[in-house]
Amino acid sequence: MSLIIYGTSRSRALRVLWMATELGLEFDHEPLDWRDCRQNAAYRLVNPAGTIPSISDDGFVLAESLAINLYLAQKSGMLWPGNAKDQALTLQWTLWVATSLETAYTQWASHTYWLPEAARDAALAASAAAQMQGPLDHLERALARSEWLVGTAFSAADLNVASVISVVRRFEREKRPNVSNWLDRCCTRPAFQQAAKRP
Ligand SMILES: N[C@@H](CCC(=O)N[C@@H](CS)C(=O)NCC(=O)O)C(=O)O
Repeated sequence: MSLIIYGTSRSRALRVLWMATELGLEFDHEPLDWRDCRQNAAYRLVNPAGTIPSISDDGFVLAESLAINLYLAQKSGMLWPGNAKDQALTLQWTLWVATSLETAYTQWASHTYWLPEAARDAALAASAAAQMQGPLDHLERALARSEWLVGTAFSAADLNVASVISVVRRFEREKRPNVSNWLDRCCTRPAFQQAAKRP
């Protein structure tokens, strides 16, 4: 198999690098930068949208970080549940994090950590933090019932949700111990650490 992963680990491509590393896949990594990937004519021939990440798997091109992760897990048969109900729950959690949390989380993390200090807007961080309360409380309750989101072990559902909100480990830690401890369990995994060290 010839798998290429496009995108620097300092972008949503980290999610895919993490998954591929968990699965023990062999791959080539093209660490394209999010600041100029859209202007890269050669890359637009691979992914016409010009965004990162994308993959080429023996010429099959796929974009959208979370969809790529579901594809890789399903194809390898690892971190992917063997029954229809748990597969549906994996899709449920993946869609949930993308639609209920990612926008507010990105705004909060940008204006708290990611942007240079001079560009951060405390009011935007505060309004995003307010929007995150409900979804994070929902996640806290789910993780009070079970150590992992689907089934009894770390799986694609955990990886997709954790990879979207990893910096939440530093957000109101005392208020949501189950979320914080679960994120610690996910993000201290060797595959996450290894993927994060890539360019
Ligand atoms: N929903 C997409 C978002 C892709 C995306 O917007 N990626 C950013 C980098 S994290 C990017 O390519 N930015 C450059 C641009 O939009 O020009 C995914 O999860 O893969």
